[in-house]
Amino acid sequence: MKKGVFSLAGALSLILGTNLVMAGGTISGIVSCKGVKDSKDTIVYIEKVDGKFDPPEAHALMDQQSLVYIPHVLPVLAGTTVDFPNSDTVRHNVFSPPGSAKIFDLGTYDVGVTKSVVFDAIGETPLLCNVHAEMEAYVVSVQNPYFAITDKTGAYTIKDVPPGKYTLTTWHEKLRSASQEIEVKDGTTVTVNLEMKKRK
Ligand SMILES: [Cu+2]
Repeated sequence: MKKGVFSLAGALSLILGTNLVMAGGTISGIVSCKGVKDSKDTIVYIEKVDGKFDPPEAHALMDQQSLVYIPHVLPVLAGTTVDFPNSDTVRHNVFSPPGSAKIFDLGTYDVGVTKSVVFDAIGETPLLCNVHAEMEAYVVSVQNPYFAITDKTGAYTIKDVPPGKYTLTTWHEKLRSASQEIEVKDGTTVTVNLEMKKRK
C-alpha cells in the first residue's frame, strides 16, 4: 500500500518535472507493551479518517513455512486481498473461528498451492490451521491506509497523514487497546508514545 503511494508520487513528480511535496504530516513514537516478551507486532492506526479508501490492487501476503504463519500479525486496509501460499512441506488448512471479522475456511490444501481471501470487513481475524493446533496468526483490517506495525522496540511511523484531528489506537493480540486524541498538521511530525497492558 505504502509502496503504491510512493511510486505514484514518483511517477507524478516525473511527469511534472519537479519534486512533488507530499502533503500531510507524520505520526511516530514508541508503544511499550507490558507483560509480554517485547513490543513487536503492535498495530498503530487511526480509527477513522473521512473518505473512502480503495484497497490496493497488490495482494498482501500471509505465508506458511515450517508450521508457522509469516508474518504473525498482518494489518491491511479493509477490502485487501490476502494470498495464503503453502510454502511448507506439509498440507495446511487455514480457517478463522466464529466471531472473526472475516469467517472463512480454505480447506486442506497442498504444498505449492496459493489460496486468497478478501478481508472486506473491519476488525480482527485470527488465523488457525485445522491440521496444526499450534499455528496461529492475525489479519487485522482497518478503515484507512494510515497504520503501521511496531518493531521489537515498539517503534512505529505513519507517514503522509492528511491534516486533522483523529483518535490514534493500538491493537495487540494479548493486550488492551490504548487510544489517544491527536492532531496532525502539514509538514510536521507528532510524537505519540503509548503504553499497553494486559486485558482484564
Ligand atoms: Cu497447518
